[in-house]
Amino acid sequence: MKKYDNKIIFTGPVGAGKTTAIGAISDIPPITTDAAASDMTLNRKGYTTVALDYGVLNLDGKAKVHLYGTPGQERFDFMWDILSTGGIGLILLLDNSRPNPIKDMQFFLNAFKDMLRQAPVVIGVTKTDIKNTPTTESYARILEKVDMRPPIFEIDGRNRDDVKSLVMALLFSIDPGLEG
Ligand SMILES: Nc1nc2c(ncn2[C@@H]2O[C@H](COP(=O)(O)OP(=O)(O)O)[C@@H](O)[C@H]2O)c(=O)[nH]1
Ligand SMILES: [Mg+2]
Repeated sequence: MKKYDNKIIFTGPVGAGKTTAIGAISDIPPITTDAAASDMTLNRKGYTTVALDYGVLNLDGKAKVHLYGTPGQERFDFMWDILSTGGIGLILLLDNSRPNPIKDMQFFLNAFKDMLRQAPVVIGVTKTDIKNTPTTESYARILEKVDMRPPIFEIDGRNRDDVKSLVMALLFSIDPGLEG
């Protein structure tokens, strides 16, 4: 297997499971700057506190995948470009229990369109245990209209195997030789 020491990005709306998913698969204690919304005030030095996540997945002795979770709030979208620089792939988590997850999907795919010109995306739909629609087929049908056919999985963000399958699907779409 090739040496991978690379970076993938988890994005999606607040509550989609980014922090949980990175924590579920990270081989190091994940670093998270999650703060209660009420703590996210501008401090005196003029910096804002943003919520982002970092973890590492060791695939074998040499291969390391750095996992970065973006802040979900739109007002931190300036962070998205910074974080996605050098990213080899994107994992978009969608919370099926939100009012309009289809719109969330379109919003995030548009926000990351520059990155997606050269990197693949895999979609993980979370919280299908809370709300089972839209189905993965409905998401796929909408994306086909814009000629996108990313792998779409129903996952539980708390389940290590689910999250790992998502990451492996992403790595496989980057390099189909990976499974060999
Ligand atoms: N019921 C259910 N809860 C989930 C699922 N995935 C994540 N969660 C929970 O959703 C909450 C928000 O997750 P979090 O990782 O903080 O979301 P983030 O804002 O994207 O980082 C946490 O309490 C998770 O345990 C899922 O598939 N089903
Ligand atoms: Mg989070």
